[in-house]
Amino acid sequence: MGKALEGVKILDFTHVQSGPTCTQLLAWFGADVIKVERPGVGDITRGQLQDIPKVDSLYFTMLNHNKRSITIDSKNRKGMEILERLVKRCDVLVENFAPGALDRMGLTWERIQQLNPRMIYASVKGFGPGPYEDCKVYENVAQCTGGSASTTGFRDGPPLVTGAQIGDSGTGLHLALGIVTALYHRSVTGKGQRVTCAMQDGVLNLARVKMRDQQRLKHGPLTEYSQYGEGLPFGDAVPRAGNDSGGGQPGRILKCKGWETDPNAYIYFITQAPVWEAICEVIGEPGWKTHADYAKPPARLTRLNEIFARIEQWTMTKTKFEAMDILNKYDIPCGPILSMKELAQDEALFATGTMVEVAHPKRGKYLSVGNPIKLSASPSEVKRSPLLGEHTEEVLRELGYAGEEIAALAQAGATAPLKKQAAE
Ligand code: CAO
Repeated sequence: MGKALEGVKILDFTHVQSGPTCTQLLAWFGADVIKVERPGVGDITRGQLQDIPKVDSLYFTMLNHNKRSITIDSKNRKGMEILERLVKRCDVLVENFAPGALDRMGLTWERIQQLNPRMIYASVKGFGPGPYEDCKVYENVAQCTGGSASTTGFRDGPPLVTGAQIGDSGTGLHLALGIVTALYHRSVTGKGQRVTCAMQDGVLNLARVKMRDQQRLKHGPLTEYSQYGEGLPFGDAVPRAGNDSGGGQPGRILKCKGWETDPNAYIYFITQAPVWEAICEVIGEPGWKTHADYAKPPARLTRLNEIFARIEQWTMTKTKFEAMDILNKYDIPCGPILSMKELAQDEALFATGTMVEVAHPKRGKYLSVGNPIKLSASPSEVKRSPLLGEHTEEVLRELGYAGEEIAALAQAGATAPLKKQAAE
């Protein structure tokens, strides 16, 4: 069975997380992703948060599956010659260096178009054009500047960042969509184009509902926020709403049996209007089905604290999984708070390939999150990440270099560290 992106060649000039997330997805769909790394150094994440000394970190291995690695010093003249050959042969160049880094190497958009007018040149940057366009950005900066942090956390506490990497992996996902869209467009026009995603924009896109609420504020309080039921006035910007549900169906995180010792013994419980009567039955408050204070959603909005306290009395008598089983019988939307430990043992996730075990020659077996996007005719097979420069010779041969030229390139510092050569 052919892969959806088979035949697409990606010149992967990415590092850290956002760019590698994007190219890993494309690799899972079958693209040939050639990761360019600095000789002797590589993607900085190879050595970051190392759990096993001198072995590629999980940070790196979990973001660079199914890729090939070639080491090239882009600041070496011969290194740039190799890169230019790659630009001519590839369909897409992806990069997420600091603003201007590729231009400083000499790989400007103009130069790339000269070399290959069909090239799609895709970049992640922290910000789009504007006052901050030259700034370097990491995940949490994007969460803060994209509206996520100001709307995450509890009303009486500071802004919070989330554990989900919406700035890095989120923007990588956006970029991947931009790339396949540009590839589709190229199939009609024959021409490449630039694709850019700013992390601030990506986070703001994911925080879209909070921009919705910002505009609703002009017309009155946000009635589904607990703050409304507590009679606390709203300011002029969307407040943090704790664990309130983001939609029109009030929800909360509630304690379950064992919460005193287990930090994840909780369930998310949504009081969806169509199943209100079932909720009343389950928690032992059948009178609430018809009582004027509880029967209709608007009446409940001012009593959410009381209602959820009562539901919690019930959830505390069950484990999160028992509660889930009971509530699901009534189609009550809910979900246990699953720890990473529990997810790492979740057989259903392994069965679908969302969780995978991968063998690595230096670290042995490790767990990874596989491809969360399922294509029926192009299933993903997760292959281990490459060792630094593992495919340098292979790719150079594909580019037309012969044996002695390959050795000369290494000696000239184009594909191997110069210092090492000198020491030998
Ligand atoms: N050969 C020679 N030089 C190379 C090279 C290679 N193969 N690969 C990279 N380099 C050089 C770059 O040219 C750059 O050099 P100059 O500064 O002299 O132009 C240098 O390495 C460092 O690049 P950088 O500035 O991007 O790296 P950094 O560690 O200082 O910054 C980061 C990291 C992430 C903050 C920055 O790259 C950035 O803001 N990227 C855009 C936003 C982004 O993607 N953030 C996500 C971070 S987590 O996914």
